[in-house]
Formats: sequence, C-alpha cells, structure tokens
Amino acid sequence: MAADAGGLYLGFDFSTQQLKVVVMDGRLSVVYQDNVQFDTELPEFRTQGGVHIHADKLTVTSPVLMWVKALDLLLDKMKGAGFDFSRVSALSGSGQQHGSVYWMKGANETLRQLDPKKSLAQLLQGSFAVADSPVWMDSSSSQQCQDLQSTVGGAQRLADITGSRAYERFTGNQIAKIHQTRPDQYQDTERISLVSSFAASLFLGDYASIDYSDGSGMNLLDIGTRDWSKICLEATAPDLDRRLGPPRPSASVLGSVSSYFVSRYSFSEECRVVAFTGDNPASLAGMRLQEGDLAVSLGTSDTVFLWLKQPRPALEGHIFCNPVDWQSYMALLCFKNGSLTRERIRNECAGGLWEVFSAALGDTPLGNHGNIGFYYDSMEIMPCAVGVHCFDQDDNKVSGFSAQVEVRALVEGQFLAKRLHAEKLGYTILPGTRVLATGGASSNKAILQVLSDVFNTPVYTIDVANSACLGGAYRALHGLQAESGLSFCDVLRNAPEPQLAATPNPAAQEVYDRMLKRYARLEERVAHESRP
Ligand code: ADP
Ligand code: XUL
Repeated sequence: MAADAGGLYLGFDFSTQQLKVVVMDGRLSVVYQDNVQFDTELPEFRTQGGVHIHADKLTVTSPVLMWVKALDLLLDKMKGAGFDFSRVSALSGSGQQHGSVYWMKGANETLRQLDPKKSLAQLLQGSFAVADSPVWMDSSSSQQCQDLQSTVGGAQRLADITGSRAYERFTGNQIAKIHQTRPDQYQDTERISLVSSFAASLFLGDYASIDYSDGSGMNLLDIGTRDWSKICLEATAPDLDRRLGPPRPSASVLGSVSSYFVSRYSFSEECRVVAFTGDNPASLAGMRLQEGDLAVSLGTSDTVFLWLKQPRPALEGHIFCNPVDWQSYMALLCFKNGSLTRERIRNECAGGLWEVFSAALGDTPLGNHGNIGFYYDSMEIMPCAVGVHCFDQDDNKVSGFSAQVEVRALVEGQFLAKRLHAEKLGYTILPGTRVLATGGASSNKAILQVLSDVFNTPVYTIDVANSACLGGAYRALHGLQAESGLSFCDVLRNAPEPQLAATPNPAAQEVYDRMLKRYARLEERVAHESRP
C-alpha cells in the first residue's frame, strides 16, 4: 500500500515517566505533539518518575494498568483538541526496553471484543496476571542471570547468541524470577509482551508480535537466526515460546487498528499498525542513522549508537537487531559519567563557565602532551570502575593536572573510551563515516571538535527532541511502504539533513591512533586496580 499524501502518521512512546505522541504528515513535518505524565496526571497510581521502587531497592515496577489508562487519557486529549483520527494512515511506536507485561488467560478474547462505549482501563482491568510490571530499572534478578550464563556456557557464549551477556533488567531474567517466585501467576499467564508489543496489542485488538530489535533486549533471542534461542528459553521458564509467540521483523505491518478505535475515535478501518519497538532502536530510526554512522548522545549520561553489519558481541555493550534494516545490527553503549562529570570539571577548572572550559580545549594541543585521565565520579559501566585516575606521558600515575590540561584530559578520555568500545564491538571508521551528535553538550563546538579529532571524521549535529517518538512516526510511514521494497532511507530522503559542525584536524589520525592503544592499556589497568 502506498503512502497517502494527505495521510498522517502517529508515533507513540511509552517511556518511563510519560506517554508521548508525535503526529507527522506525509511531507515529514511534525503537526501535533502531546503527552501524559504518569506521576501528575495519573496520581492514583502513586508512582515517582513513573515507577515504584520496592523496599529492597532492587525491585522496580510500574503498574500495567497505568499505561493502559495513559493511552485512554492521551487519545481523549487528542479528541478534545479536535484531532482528526480518520486521516491517520499508519501508527507505530516504542516502549522503554526490557519491561514485561503478563496477560491473563482469556485476555486475547477480551482484546478482540472491546466495547467502544467503555475505556480501555475499564475493559482490561482483569486482563493481567501480574499487576506490577518489572521495568528496565529493576536489578533484582542477579541469581537468574548467573543461572542463565552457567546453563549456556558462560557470559561470552550468551553474548554470542543474544548480543549481550546476562543483565538483570533484560526480560528473560525477569521472566525467570516471576516463574520462580510467583509460579501461580506464571501459570495464569497466556502471553508475555514487552512494553512495546503490549502497546501495539492495544491498538491491534490482538496479541502483537515482539519485533526482532526490542526482542534483542531479552537475553532470549538468537540475534543470528532471529528466532528464540532454544537453550535460553529452556533455561528461563517452561512453555516460554508459546507465551512469547514468534518474533517478527521490526518493519512488519501487523494489521489494522481494532474496531474499538474505529468506533470510539473515528480511526479509519484502513489505519495500519506497524510493529512497535524499543525506545533506543526507535531513537536510531528517529535520528535516521545510516550504515557506517555512529551517533553520540551527550546527555546526563552519554550513549553511543552504532550501525553494524558484522557485530562482535562483547562482555560490555549491547548488540540489537537493527530496527530499520532487518539484515543489519545496531549497538548501544551506555557511559554513566557524561555531562555531570563535565560539569564538575567545568566548576573546578573553568570557574563554572562553559566558555572558559571551551577555551581550555582550544588552548591545549591534540593529544594533550600525552596526559591521559579517567574520570569515573560514579561507578562506570564501561568499564566497571570508579574514581579519578591520571597518567603522564610515560604512563606514570599522577595526582592531577593543571586546570587546562585537566579539561582536555576529561574530554579526550571520554571520546577515546567511546571509540575504543565501539571498535571492540566491530565498528570500523571508514572514509565517509559520519558521527552524529545530539544531547545538551552537542551545542558546544569545542567539545565537538575533540570528538571529530578523536574519531578522525566529520561531526554533524541533529535536532532530535523526542527522537523515539519521531522514529515511531517514521517507522509507521516506512512500514506502509516497505511492502513495495522501499528502504527506510528511500522513504525518508526528504527529512531534514544533519548540520556539519566540525571536521578533523589533519594531524588527528596519527595522534589518536597512537593514543588509543595507550588508552586501552591504561583502561585495563584502571579497571583492574579500581574494581569494587
Ligand atoms: P538529558 O536528556 O539526559 O536530561 P540533555 O541532553 O538535555 O540531558 O543534556 C543536558 C546537559 O547538557 C547538561 O547536564 C549540561 O551539562 C550539558 N550542556 C548544556 N550546555 C552545554 C555546553 N554549552 N557545553 C557543554 N555541556 C552543556
Ligand atoms: C536500555 C535501557 C534504557 C531503557 C529506558 O538498555 O535499559 O535505555 O530502554 O529508556
């Protein structure tokens, strides 16, 4: 089916703190945005930041009915604002990754016969075997992680199969915990969805498939065969494949919206539902990352997205199936010490001013005379290490640097770490590679210059507020056209182009190729010495 020029495309994002929607027209312009904040607009669920942190501090859940009610509220808001649902050609969306929803036996029958006179929350209140869904912030499944790794033959073996070693928040380990601690509820569960496929199920009026990309965040999907891994399923819980249903490509059209939405909100019967995916894969789509590109988001924490053809899963970082090209992969790297650490060094070494911080980067040479620093104010993820560790040009440990050298050591070190870990996962810098920068610190040209030099590639900036939502709308449009063989890139050719922000210094390659080798050695030493 071709895209309708007058049609609209909806992208939803069921994120941790809110439900958001972006509406895009056929010319790729955003024409409407709205959201529902869980804490303030649904106070009856008493969440903080959209979640409940339990007494053990490790268990973190969200009430599944809160997400259902948020959708009722969001659609009612849109209706109240006069939004014309009949113009929507397709919808898609995303959910916070890893969270899981447990549908009660009989819930699919309920979904298929929703009465348009009632709200979804009224209709579905008895449809969940587990009322409080585990979410990505949960870290209570360490035992299940250990068990899974020892069954499959170790952490690296699990990463080779599923793209990641065992992580507490990954869905399979959460399912194992539910099965072990609440066997009756597991028995009552007819279907297990991710937050993304749960949201798609609401629109579809039927259980929606888990897509390959979000499915890769479960420690259950074999990312090579793109099917559930038998050994992982068996190590997790009994009869799990039946409860998960077969996974499907992320660009699949799952069907049309259910008659409930046609009657209650005047959606067209033709409106297609494209598979929902995880929020990080959806952001990759929203940023329109292309083959060979790398995106660096410089926010509270720093994240790196890679487009990979031939991934090398490692003990750190995550490989997911690619949400916009089913034959490719993506990698996600998270670094905890991002902007907050840059702010601390700005305060200590640059009088609290970004201009002084930037000037220090301009006044110090590429390679910083061989000085290298590691600034892990809080426990870093990649590598697992903590504290501040400084080294001079001869790899001698030193107590610190002068203010200007410290600023450059911090920024160079942060970007060397990103390059090192990206390369470990199979990323190679080639001619034509682009680095796309987003997030708060991407407004700082001096920081972007260091990024460009360390990667020896041009850096572009993209304005992607709500990238996951926008990615949902883009994917809805692409899903409609994918059937006629058009690639994601073809469909979005006319979207706004990233802006060139920095090009590498001619001396950069030599300096940083050499420095990266030293950095890798020193990082190993720091990780070894500071392991908690
Ligand atoms: P998040 O989405 O994670 O909340 P943002 O992407 O909005 O974060 O980034 C916020 C951060 O951007 C702030 O913590 C601040 O340190 C950083 N920031 C803002 N302006 C600058 C600047 N000129 N130079 C460097 N960092 C900046
Ligand atoms: C990714 C992760 C979070 C969630 C919530 O692995 O746990 O980014 O997707 O945004």
